[in-house]
Amino acid sequence: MGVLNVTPDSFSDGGRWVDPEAAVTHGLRMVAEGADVVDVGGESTRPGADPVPVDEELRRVLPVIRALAAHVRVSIDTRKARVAEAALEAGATLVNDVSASLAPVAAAAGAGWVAIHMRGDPRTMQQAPAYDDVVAEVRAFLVERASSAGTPEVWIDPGIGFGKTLDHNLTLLAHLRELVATGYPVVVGTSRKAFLGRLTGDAPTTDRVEASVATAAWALSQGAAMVRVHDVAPTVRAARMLSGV
Ligand code: HH2
Repeated sequence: MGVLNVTPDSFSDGGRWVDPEAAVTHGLRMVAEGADVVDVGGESTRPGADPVPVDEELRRVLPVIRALAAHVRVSIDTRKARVAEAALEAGATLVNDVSASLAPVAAAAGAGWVAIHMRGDPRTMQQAPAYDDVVAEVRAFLVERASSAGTPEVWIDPGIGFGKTLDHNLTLLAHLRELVATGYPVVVGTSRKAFLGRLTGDAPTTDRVEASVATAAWALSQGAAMVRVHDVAPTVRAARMLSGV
């Protein structure tokens, strides 16, 4: 899954793809590089991000979805029912849902749904997140949401960085097989995230490709069904290598 943020403020690619033509060109480039899904988002969910009004989010994502849907499977990365509905009408077929609450919208349209675990909301989620057992709590939450989704295509995602400390992220990655064992296909998004910078000498987002690819390869080796990445070409090369060993 290639990331296409049509936002001014996403943490690593904010402002790069706000022009719809540039966004579509980048989406098609990711397809040429091997992306099976392009994930279009019009609202940043980085820690501390402010919510975006519905009309503005629609203005950002719809032209890009319409143009890309003829070429590739498009997912809509949103927390809003109205945006998800309009995106599905415009040609998206998967709802990538940080709120883990939009299953009815996906079900009504016969679309797929990705349930993501998040603690709190983006504005507050990194303020001292705490769990007794992060793996068990994330797993129980996702299974509960997934089993009541009412749509046949359901994916689960531990929400790396969404209300999680560095240790929580690493514990979830180390125990990914416990999510895979639920039987739901697992999506993992580590790409360019802050914890990778912290583990690699405070590397800026531009210098997190290797850490992103390493964690994507780890996730795939543990049975993840899809990884959500900004750097499609090196990730696809790593995934092909993995499938050969
Ligand atoms: N992470 C982000 C956004 N959407 N979707 C899934 N399924 N899994 C994730 O881990 C995930 C996600 C956050 O990253 P990004 O889109 O790069 O940044 P921003 O939220 O600042 O736009």
